[in-house]
Amino acid sequence: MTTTQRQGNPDYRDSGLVFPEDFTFGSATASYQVEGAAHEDGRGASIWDTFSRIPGKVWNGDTGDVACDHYHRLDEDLDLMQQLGLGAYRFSIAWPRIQPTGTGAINQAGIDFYSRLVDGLLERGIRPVATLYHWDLPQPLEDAGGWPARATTDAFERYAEIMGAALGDRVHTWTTLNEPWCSAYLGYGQGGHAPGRSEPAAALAAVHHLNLAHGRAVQALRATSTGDPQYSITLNFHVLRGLPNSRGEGASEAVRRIDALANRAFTGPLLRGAYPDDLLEDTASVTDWSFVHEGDLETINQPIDVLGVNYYSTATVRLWDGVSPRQQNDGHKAAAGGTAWPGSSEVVEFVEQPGPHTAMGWNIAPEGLEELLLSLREQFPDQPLMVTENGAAFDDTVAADGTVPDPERLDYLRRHFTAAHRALQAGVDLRGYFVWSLLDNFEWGYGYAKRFGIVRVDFDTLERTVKDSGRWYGELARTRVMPA
Ligand code: GCO
Repeated sequence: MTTTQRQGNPDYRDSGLVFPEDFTFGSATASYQVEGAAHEDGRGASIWDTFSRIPGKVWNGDTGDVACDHYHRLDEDLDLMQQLGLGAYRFSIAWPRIQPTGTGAINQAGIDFYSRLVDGLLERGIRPVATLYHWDLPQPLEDAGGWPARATTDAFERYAEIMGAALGDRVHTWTTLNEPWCSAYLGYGQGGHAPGRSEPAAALAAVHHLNLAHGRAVQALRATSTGDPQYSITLNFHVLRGLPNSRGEGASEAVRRIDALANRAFTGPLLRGAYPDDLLEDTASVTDWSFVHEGDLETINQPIDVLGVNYYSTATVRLWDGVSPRQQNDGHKAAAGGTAWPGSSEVVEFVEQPGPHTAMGWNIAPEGLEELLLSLREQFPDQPLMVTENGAAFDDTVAADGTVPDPERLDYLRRHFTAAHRALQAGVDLRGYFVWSLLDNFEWGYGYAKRFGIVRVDFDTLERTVKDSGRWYGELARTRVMPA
C-alpha cells in the first residue's frame, strides 16, 4: 500500500478500498416506518399510532397506517434485498403485533409474519438481525406509565422470552433496543417523539428502565434461543465539539455534560456496570435516581457480542453565557417544547453547524464516524462494533427515464464507508455496516417528507425503484470493493 493510499483523500472520497472477507454489508428498516397493516391480523395500537394522530405532531398528519406496505409486500422486498446483494437485513419487531396489549396473550399471526420474514431471509442467504424495540410501545403499557414505570421492564422481559422461543433458532443477531436515547429523552423529555411527554425526571427514569429492560431481555433471549445468536444493543452516539462562550468559558465542560447524558448514561451501566458520577451530580436537581434498585446494575451489565453504533452527524455545544438568546439547535429529530437534556438544558446550548447539510439539516461529517469508532475502541478495547445505521435524506427526483439519480446520497455513503475503512485500518474491530435505510419510509415527526432509502418508494403507487446509491451499494456489498 502506498503512502497516498494509506492517507487517502482529505475529503474522504476514496474508491477501490477493499473490505475484509467477513465484513457484513446490510441495510436497515424499522417496523412502524415500513410495515403498514397497522390494524390487521390482530396488531394492537402502539404509542406511534396514537401520537401520529395528534394534530401538529407529524408533518402533514402522516401516519404509519400504510407506510411502505412492507407487511403485504414481504416477498417482493426480500427479492429486492437479494437482488441488491445484501449480506444482512436489520429489521425490528412490532411488539403490539406479538402482544397486542403488551402483556398477556400472544398473537400467533404476528409471530408467523416475522417467522416468514426470517425464513425468507435465510432462503436468500441474508442474515436476520432482529431488533426487539424500535419505539413502538404497546399503547396500554404507556397508559400504565410507559418507560418511566418499572413494570414496563417486566413486560419487556416476557416479550423477549416469547421472541427468543419463536425465532431464537434462526436469528443471527438479537438487538434489544434501538436508540434508547431517543425513546427516553425525545419521548419523555423533549416530547417530539411518542408518547410526547415533557417531564425531565420521567425521562431519566426512562433511561434507567430502558437500560434495565436491555439487561433483562438479554437474559431472557439467552434462556430461550435454541440457536447460537449474537446479542447486541444499538446506541445513537453523540459526537461532540465544544466551543467557548462569549466569556471564553467552558468548551470542555459543555461537552462533558452532554456526553454524560447522551453517551455515558448508556455505556456506563451497559458496559461498565455503573452510572457515571458526574451524570448523577449534573441531574441531582431533577431526580435522586432512587429508581435504580439494588442488583439493577449487575442485570444491565450483560456481556454483548457486538455494540451497534448509529451515526449521522456531529453536534456542537457551548456553555450558555446567560445573556445572549439561547440556541437550541440540537440537530436531532423534531423540535418540541420540552428538553432532551435534563439538568443541562439551562446550562448548555447547541450551536448551528456549518454545512453542507442533508435534507434533515444535519451537517455532513464523515470524520466524525472515524473519530467515534476510534474513541469507542479506546474506551472499550474488547468490544466488537457494528455500524447499525448510517445514511442520509435528500430530496430525490425521478429522471425522465424512470431512474433515480441521487449523487448526494451516494457521495455521503462513499465518504462514510471511507471513514469506516480507515477505522478498520487503524485496528478497530468493526464487523459490518448497515445503511439506513433500505426503503424511503415514515421518518417519525417528518412523516414521508424525508427520504432516506437506497430504494425509492412512490407513496401513491407503492412502487419500488432502486436508486443510483442502491446500485452502487449493491456492487460494494457483492464485491467488497468500493466502486468508483
Ligand atoms: C433513528 C432511527 C431511525 C431513523 C433514522 C433517521 O435513528 O432515529 O433508528 O428510525 O429513521 O435514524 O432519522
